[in-house]
Amino acid sequence: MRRVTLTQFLIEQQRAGRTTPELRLLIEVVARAVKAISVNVSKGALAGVLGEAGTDNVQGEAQKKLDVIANEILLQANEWGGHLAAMASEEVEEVHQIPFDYPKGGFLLLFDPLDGSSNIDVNISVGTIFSVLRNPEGDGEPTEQNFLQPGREQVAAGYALYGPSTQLILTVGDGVHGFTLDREMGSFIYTHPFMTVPNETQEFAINASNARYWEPPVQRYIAELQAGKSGPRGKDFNMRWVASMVADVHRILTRGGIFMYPMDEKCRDKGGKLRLMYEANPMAMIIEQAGGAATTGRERIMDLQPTKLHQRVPVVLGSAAEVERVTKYHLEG
Ligand code: P6P
Repeated sequence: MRRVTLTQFLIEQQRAGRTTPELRLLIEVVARAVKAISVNVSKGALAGVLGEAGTDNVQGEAQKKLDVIANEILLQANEWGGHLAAMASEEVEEVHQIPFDYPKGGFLLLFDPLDGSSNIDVNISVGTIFSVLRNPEGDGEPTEQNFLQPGREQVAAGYALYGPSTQLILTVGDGVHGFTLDREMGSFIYTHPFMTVPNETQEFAINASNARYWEPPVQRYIAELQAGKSGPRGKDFNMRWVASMVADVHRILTRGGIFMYPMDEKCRDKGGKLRLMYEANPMAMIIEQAGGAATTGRERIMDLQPTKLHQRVPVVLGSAAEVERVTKYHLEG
């Protein structure tokens, strides 16, 4: 079969009117940054990049050295190309402005540079998540307000998974497409066209140690899954929890499932566990583009009007039939 590279794919998308040269450049720059992150992640202990950085991020979480390295790689790769108006990162409190001596473009790039980094030191898959918005018209430096757009305004979203192979999963609004890094060539090869989430599943992902904090609809839903064949669902379910959202979502994108980090009494005061702008929204776009569903348990994630750049939300996403059931249980009260 002819090997199609990410570049060829993007040029064909451009010819079909689904991307512009500027968006194509943005995605190619992010892909190059992801390759550099993959090199660092795969070196592990050999490159002295494991362990704590000795600093905390805006979330008050201890940063891993690779969190800081991945963040720097993405900021430096993207600031000179002329395709961005500004950037926002999980690792940085404020909007990252494009240095004055570089041209600006029409897009806003948001990212979690290394999601799941608590898994780094135990050699479990981690990932990078990114989201692309248009910068609203207007002069001057983009402010936080420019970024606070509902997820349905995203023009592209994707993630990289640093697993046994490094994969880049991408949507520009015309389905979900997967690429696998050929390390010898240094190219992303188009290996997974039009990925879709099966509507039904027998696999769920949730951190079950939080069970005592869950709201009643989640308690009810999980109890029914655990009751298995003899319970109300009439079939057995399996559970997976990698504690790396990218890895859990990728499994669901590949073979179905439901991923839940719901509202609970432990994270209620923060609004949830996962971040809306650079975790929930891009993953929601990908899952919906693949035929799945993504809600907070009560409303569609991509309809939420953001109020803060680093705000957190509850997340229920994956196989549509299951997400609809969980959402129904919440709305029934
Ligand atoms: P817990 C990783 O820190 C993360 O943000 C997601 O990637 C992951 O799904 C979740 O938090 C894991 O949370 O509470 O199980 O450690």
